[in-house]
Amino acid sequence: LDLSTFFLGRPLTSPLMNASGVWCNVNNQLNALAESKAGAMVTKSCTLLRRNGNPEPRYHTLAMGSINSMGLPNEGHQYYLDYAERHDYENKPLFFSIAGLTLDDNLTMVAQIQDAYTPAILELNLSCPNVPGKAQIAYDFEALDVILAEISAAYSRPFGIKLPPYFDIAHFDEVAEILNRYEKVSFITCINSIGNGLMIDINSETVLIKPKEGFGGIGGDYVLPTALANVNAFYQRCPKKSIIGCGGVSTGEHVFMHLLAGAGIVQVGTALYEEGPEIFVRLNIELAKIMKEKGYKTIREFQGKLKTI
Ligand code: RRO
Repeated sequence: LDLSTFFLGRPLTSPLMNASGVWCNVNNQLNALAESKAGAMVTKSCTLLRRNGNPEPRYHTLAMGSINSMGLPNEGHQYYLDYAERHDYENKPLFFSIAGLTLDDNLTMVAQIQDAYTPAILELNLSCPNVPGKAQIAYDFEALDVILAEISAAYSRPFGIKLPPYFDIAHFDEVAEILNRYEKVSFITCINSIGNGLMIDINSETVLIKPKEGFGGIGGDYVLPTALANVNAFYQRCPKKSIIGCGGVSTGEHVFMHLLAGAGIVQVGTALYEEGPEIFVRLNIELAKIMKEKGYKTIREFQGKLKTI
């Protein structure tokens, strides 16, 4: 059974990859993803300079997912550029995630990616919920418009953006209208974690993570319906763009749902954190099994073909 697919004209052996932030901070993790059965991979969102991130504990496993307030710990832009320059692009595509703390930082990083001539594909993270004092860019529609205009002007290649979840049809409409004015925005990754949730330990009567008085981004099973809604909303509204699905994926059924809703690639965050890169073997097998049961031989036959009633 054939799990191969194309994304932005590039062949992938599987529609699965990691979500940025998970298993992609340092070289040994990046190497493990390169050697895994993931069809593509993405680097940890980086800033111009190395960051330690927020104080620990900053990730906690929950009954149905995870809460995190990592605070953008990363090795700095140059470290990931160095990886990008030795990545084997014949093996699988590499996405390069950036999350500059300012517009200027993003423009500097984008200029350096451009100069490096790597075939890595830029994913601009506009939805980090965890840097104290920094609002999520993509919840400020004016700021979203400005940054897309500036990056589009500075960068000569197609790129993608990582969005936070939206919860209102009016917001889907408004964001899609902005995105559709930027031709270079060729893919949209939906969704980042649901920002600023809170979970409580009853025994100790405390929060679970140290930063931000316990508030953090929620991932895992909690977010699947929100992720599917965002994937499908932007799939419908942005017909010239590709969608990458992210959120709540821990089984082949979840992968199948994301693909049906319109995702071309499906990212795995919390479940990859919990299981490690071997998860891609299991998810590929589970997806293939569902396709076989349904009589599908290729992903193309059902991708984006969600039915309404
Ligand atoms: O590092 C983080 O705290 C983090 C980031 Br940049 C992000 O985009 N999403 C998330 O859940 N955590």
